[in-house]
Amino acid sequence: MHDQNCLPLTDFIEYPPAEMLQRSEQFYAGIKRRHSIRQFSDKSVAREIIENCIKAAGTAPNGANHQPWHFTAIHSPEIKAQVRQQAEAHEQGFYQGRAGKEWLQALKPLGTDANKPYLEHAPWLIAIFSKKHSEQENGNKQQNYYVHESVGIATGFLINALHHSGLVTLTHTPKPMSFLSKICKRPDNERPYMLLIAGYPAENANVPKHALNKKPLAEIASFL
Ligand code: IYR
Repeated sequence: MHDQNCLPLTDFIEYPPAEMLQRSEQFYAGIKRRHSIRQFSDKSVAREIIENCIKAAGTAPNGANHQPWHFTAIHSPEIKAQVRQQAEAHEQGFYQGRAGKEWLQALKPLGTDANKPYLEHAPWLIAIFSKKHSEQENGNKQQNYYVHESVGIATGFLINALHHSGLVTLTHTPKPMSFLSKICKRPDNERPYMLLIAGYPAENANVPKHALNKKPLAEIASFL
């Protein structure tokens, strides 16, 4: 395409098919080692690593390239304590019945409860916000598109980047999550999407057997 709005693609790397096959196998082997972890060490992680992972998330494909996301990386022990206090208060209601029987039954094999000590132990909490619309510099609203899809893909990139860097994560969605907007002082056009906990695993970290049970390819894919 000859278009004055475009630049030639110069950073594509073509691998020979055999190498491509090997790379796909290696990627699968690597991503298979990603587990949601609920026991974190308090070992520190340099801010620059988190910055790089957020930069990677910011390259995600998204609607009209409006990049409808914001990431608040929380390192301050005082703010982490506030997040823990609020999240645990909301989660208590959830686990004491608000979730409903069926949902609580589904969570049993994971062994989760309202206690979230990792919200203080882990070195980083990354609060992810989605922007239904953006505020332009002149004060005008800019409509955003495919916001959920875009922020979901960026979150996937972020989890992958953190895993690739050598960290473990937990996706946490306390319900309701609106307290995150207040604590992080986010504007009204943003909604909390997810809280990602990132750091090193504790020495006694474990993985629920239930979570290791991944559906085989034949069950999740069809080829026509
Ligand atoms: N947000 C709650 C409950 C929870 C819900 C699902 I779906 C999970 O896969 C795991 C937990 C919590 O974080 O405990």
